[in-house]
Amino acid sequence: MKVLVLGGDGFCGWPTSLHLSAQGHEVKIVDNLSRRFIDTILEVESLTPISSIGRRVAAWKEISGAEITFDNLDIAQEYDAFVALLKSFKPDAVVHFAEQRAAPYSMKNPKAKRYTVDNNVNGTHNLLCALVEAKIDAHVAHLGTMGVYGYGWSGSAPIPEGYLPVKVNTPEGEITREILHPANPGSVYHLTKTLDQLMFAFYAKNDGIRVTDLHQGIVWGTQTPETGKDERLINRFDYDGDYGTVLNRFLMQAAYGHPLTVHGTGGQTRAFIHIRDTVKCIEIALNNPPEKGEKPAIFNQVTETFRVRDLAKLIGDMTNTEVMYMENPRNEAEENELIVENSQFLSLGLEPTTLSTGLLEEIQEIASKYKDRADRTKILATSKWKS
Ligand code: NAD
Ligand code: USQ
Repeated sequence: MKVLVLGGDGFCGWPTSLHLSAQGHEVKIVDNLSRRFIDTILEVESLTPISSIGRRVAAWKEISGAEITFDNLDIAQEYDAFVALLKSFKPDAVVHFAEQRAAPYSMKNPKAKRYTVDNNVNGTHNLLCALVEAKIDAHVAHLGTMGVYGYGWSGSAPIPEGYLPVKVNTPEGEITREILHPANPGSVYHLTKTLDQLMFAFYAKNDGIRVTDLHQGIVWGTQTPETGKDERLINRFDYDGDYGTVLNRFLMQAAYGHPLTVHGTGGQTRAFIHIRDTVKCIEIALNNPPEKGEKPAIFNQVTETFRVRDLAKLIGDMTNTEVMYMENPRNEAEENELIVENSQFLSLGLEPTTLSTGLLEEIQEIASKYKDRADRTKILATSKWKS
């Protein structure tokens, strides 16, 4: 397949690009390097020493013999160039990672809120509109989020894979309708993902675009078999208060000797997936596209769920690190239950990397190895949901 990877320089996009290239697909990365620029503005760097994109693709060619091409393009701003690129590359599939993905960053200030909406909503819409204009029948695999469902539902009803059957009373009697699960975003970033869903539903219905929306949980881990082949291919590891996600932050904090930063009671339950499984799930999704005219296929891309304070206790006990309960900067439920259906990926052959098998490797090979690159002043989360 010819695969266009939008956002292919990022944390999920880079290992996915390498994995697809290693499977023999022709891969082109499109990225405007905005993630690297935001790090510059925030005065923080990936814990791991990531190479420039030019050095990355050159190293991959040297090591694997396979060529990955790269175009620096802003999909939210450079629409005409995007259409021209689609016409010339003619992808069979487009993997869409190219969004501002941090909830704390999206709540930082009005500028960051507006940037997140402009970038994410325009980028997704430009992709769909450009595919129609360029007459390219590519399957779109989009990285969505578990956060579109929200975490505030009472009771313990399982979260279905995208669609919910609801019973409706009509004069003729009760009927069942299938609807998109109600959206309940917890940040401006998550809000943009709920808007993405509606755009996919519309373009699938109106233009027959084939879309798979992957509702992914929090990704942890760093390396995949491909990124581990050479230090020039190493993946990014965000640990700072804006971009670092909870499990990788705890691993880094333990290695660095910083108390583990649990927000509030730590009663939040979230879904997780290892980066090695992210890349496999995307390959599985690309091999199983929906038919033209079908509604978007939705998969819950998660393998395990954990409560934040249980994760902190596990890592704290393993590494002899203190756990610090701090005032929650976010506006979120203190406690929530989470049961997630994920049978589609498992039935298509996914064999997950679990916390019990991957954790020690991550602490020893990444967090401990690179801990001296961390800036202690960037660890605490400072972005507040309400001022
Ligand atoms: P990331 O920020 O590391 O990567 C995103 C990439 O997209 C960056 O390289 C950035 O430069 C690029 N980009 C952003 N806007 C762009 C634009 N307008 N034009 C071109 N390139 C642009 O994020 P990630 O962690 O790799 O996440 C990728 C996707 O997966 C996101 O959409 C995110 O919402 C989703 N996701 C991530 C996680 C996670 O835990 N990391 C979990 C669930 C879902
Ligand atoms: N948390 C802490 N301490 C920390 C950091 C976070 O207790 O130091 C808590 C948060 O308050 C929250 C939970 O951990 O309750 C998860 O936070 P997170 O930053 O790990 O995850 P989140 O903001 O939800 O965002 C991440 C990715 C996003 C993706 C999402 C998947 O950045 O791109 O969409 O995970 S999900 O959470 O399933 O919606």
